[in-house]
Amino acid sequence: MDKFFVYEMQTLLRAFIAVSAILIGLGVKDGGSEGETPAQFLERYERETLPRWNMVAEAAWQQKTNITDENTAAFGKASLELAKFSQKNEKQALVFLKNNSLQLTFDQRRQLTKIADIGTSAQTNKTKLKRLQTVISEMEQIYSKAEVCMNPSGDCLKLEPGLAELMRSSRDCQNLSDAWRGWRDQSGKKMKDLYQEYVQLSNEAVQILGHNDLGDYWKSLYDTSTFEEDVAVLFDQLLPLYQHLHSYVRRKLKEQYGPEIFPSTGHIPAHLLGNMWSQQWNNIADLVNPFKNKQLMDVTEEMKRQGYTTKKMFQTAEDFFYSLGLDNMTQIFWEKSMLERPEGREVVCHPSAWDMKKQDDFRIKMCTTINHEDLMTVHHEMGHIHYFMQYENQSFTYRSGANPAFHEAVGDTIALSVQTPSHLKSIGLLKVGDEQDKEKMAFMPFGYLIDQWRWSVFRGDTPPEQYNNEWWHLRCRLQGISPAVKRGADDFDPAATNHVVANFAYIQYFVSFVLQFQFYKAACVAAGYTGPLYKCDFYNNKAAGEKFKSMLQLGSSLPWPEAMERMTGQRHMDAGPLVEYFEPLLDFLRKENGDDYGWEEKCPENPPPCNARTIKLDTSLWTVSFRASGRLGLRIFD
Ligand code: X8Z
Ligand code: ZN
Repeated sequence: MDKFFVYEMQTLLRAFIAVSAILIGLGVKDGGSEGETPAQFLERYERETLPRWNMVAEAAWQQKTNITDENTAAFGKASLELAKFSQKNEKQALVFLKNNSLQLTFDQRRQLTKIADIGTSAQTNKTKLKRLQTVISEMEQIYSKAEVCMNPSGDCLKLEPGLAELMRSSRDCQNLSDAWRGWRDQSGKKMKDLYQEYVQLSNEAVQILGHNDLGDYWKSLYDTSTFEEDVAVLFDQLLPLYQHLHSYVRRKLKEQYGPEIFPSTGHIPAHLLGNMWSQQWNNIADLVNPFKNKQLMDVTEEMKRQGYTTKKMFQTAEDFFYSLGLDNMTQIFWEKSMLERPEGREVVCHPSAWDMKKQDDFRIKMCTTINHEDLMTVHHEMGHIHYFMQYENQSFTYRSGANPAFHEAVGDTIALSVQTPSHLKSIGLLKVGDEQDKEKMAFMPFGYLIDQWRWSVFRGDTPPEQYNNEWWHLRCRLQGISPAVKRGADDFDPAATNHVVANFAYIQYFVSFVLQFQFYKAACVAAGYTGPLYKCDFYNNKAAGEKFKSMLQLGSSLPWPEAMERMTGQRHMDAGPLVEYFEPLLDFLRKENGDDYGWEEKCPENPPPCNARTIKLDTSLWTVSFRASGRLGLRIFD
């Protein structure tokens, strides 16, 4: 449940499991099948599960790194076979759990509960089950194969690297707007019907198990009945910081593009933030840097100058983890990972980390580009691998994160240390500079709103005809972002994002962005660091490494507050360390902004076009010429 393919597989496979049991007609007697005790059952489960999961993982890897009909069919078939096996075990686990005369230990009960937790697999109708798999696979293929043909160059670009690079580096409003619109036309817009079907099929499946809807099932992974409220509280705590960052960036962007293309509602047009989804803003650092004479905290150019390869980026990350006393990547990792987009075949490019459930077989799949952002993503992905390696000796059911957000937070915690100016200088990627990373703050509303939208869709509060309106309602209200161009009835922008298409929850990233500062602070304290939090680099510190290990080795064998306590001494999510980290930034932004911050709740009716500026200029010229001839006053071009 903690990383990419596991999510996909578990949701999909669970969808297969229930039906298989019906088909094979299991004859399970009360008290356990064939006289097995719970302990014997768990032991056998352990022995038999790994090779089967490994087989499906291989089929999934083949499919994601070479999307063909044949590989898609092979993956489907392998999933079905695993499903049969898993269903049998799920049934048996339930029998044990329901038998009150058995004295189950805490550990046995926990393992059996996990084995019985079948999620969307509860669907008993085989046709519907297969359809769900097909629908997700079709959406993913549309997304992976989509291309936008740009005018006037005529080049047709995929998302990675072409469109992502354009959004990163172009400073031409029209070009950015065309790419933004084009991507949505070629991806999300083509999936509205499929998505509707997906919502219906997944909900129906988890309802059989007693969940209200798929969103409820996803939330259940956090083991707390107040999860939705808990994240809302965190969001409210962070909102003022985001509002100030937003306002500051808006002002800088107005200087760059002219105020005319900004709506009067205070929103920032979504195509101007250096990222296809306006989710992270690091790529416009050059436009918003307050210190013109300082080197940017972006090591892209320096990596290029030094001839970095993608392999070198991964080795750089590997070295940091190793310095903490964690393991190096395995030989199989280097042999089998896909670290660049291959030529001549379609692949799913979105980065993911893979636990193949076989000794030493851990892999990363990523279409890496040599730039700062990807260097950080490499650390993120390698964090997943280290989690896999640390809990490898746990029993199969515990080989996952304490909760999904823990898995997302590991590599990011490391990246916080890597991102410090002192560390980047020490590895020769930065010469001068003492700036603070702001990107994490930019992400918060985006990380929060994707699943606000999905929870509402799964709950049925947002019907299909409102899908896109509600999406923009959230984007405008929570993120302060408005569409680059007016949206129409056919648009379906949520499905222009990877995780919505891939049936992969998102709230774990929001939670992870809180947790990682808790982990970061704990590592810094363990390392004996006492300065301002945002400058802490715990490179080479074995005590910090030990803290990590104590948390990671647990996997999901204990409830997540226990895991958190090992690392941080705390048992709850706490935005305190995040707020502490950003305190200097907030002070700076408050002074810069004064009272000028915030935006209206509602989206602008008509987003101003890129040529609003030209029109304005033309008017001015026209007016000036009138003025020059003494016939018209100044007011016309206020
Ligand atoms: O999807 C990812 C990782 C893979 S688990 C690269 N992230 C989110 C995204 O790209 O949307 C990391 C941060 C947010
Ligand atoms: Zn991740």
